[in-house]
Amino acid sequence: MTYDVIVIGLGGMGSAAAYRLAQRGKRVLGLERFTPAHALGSSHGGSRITRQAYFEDPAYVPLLLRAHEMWDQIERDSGERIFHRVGGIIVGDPDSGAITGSRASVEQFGLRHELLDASRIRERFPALRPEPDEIGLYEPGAGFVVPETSVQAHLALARRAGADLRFEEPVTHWEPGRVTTTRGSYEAGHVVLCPGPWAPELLGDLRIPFEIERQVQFYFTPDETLAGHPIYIWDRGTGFYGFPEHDGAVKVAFHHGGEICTPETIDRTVHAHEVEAIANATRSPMPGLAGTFQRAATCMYTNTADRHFVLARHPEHDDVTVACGFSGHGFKFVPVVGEILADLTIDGATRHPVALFDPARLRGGA
Ligand code: PYC
Repeated sequence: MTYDVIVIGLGGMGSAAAYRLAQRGKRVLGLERFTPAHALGSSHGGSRITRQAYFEDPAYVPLLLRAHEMWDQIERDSGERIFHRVGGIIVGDPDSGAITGSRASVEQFGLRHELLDASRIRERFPALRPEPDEIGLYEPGAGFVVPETSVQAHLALARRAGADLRFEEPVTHWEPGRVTTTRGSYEAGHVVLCPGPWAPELLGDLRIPFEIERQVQFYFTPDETLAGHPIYIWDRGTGFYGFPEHDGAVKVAFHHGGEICTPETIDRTVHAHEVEAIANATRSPMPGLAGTFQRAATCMYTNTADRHFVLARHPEHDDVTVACGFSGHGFKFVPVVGEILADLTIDGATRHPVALFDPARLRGGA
């Protein structure tokens, strides 16, 4: 059978692309190297932050407005709970990048928020103990999404819309119009690549120096002081972030600062010194975490040099579209990235602002 579109990679982004393409009437083949919603890439771990006070760049805000609308829609369509609107707070010095960047976004787009000084933060959220000179930007509409449920929901909706989804079938070669796997060879008018940390292996011809970074997610058993706080991002040295209780644990992690690796070389063992490092970093700002370590798991970021995404038609192949380099902050965009990938594939353009994600800015020589 010849397909209209082959989607390579069915993690967060690929599952959403497969759904949106099939929903728009395309004959879709989705290929995934592992099992549905596996824990060997970048779409697992039980929770991912979502927020609209976007310190990375206000250009992301229109996409986030649409993404939050679409998370609600996906929940209605799938009957699954994915988005937990528990609120979110960015904490740091008033002139830290996270605070000034978040303020720029909320002011430019008139987003609901509150600025809290350290004593107000302690009063509202007793689990959080900022230093006297730190402030917080609280966003009531922020929260977290559950990546595994998102992937499963998008896959189920894609299948319901007619997509042919195949698992445990790694791609060994692709070219425009043809994809070869360990089991066969398939033809399609268009190829969409959502490779996650396999971007260096599958998208060498983009000539973008992606950096795959090992990350560790730590889970602690909550004590009573850890009840009822929002998701948080703390801009202090190597920043860290965390979640309120979900599935019997509170999760916390450093944002960046991990070892460079590949999906093949990543050390999936979490070492005692790493648990000690997160315990040390959180001891003063989150004293309720100390001594309650439960478990940990590894994950991978696919970083670009400027930490902005790559989302575009392939610069050298008309009938190929790529989504990669999400640099550790992409999951919250999953539904809108699915919509954009369907637009770019079918229409060659999208109404969404994607100029920031043009691969041309990152490409090196041949
Ligand atoms: O996506 O907001 C985010 C985030 C913060 C830290 C890691 N990811």
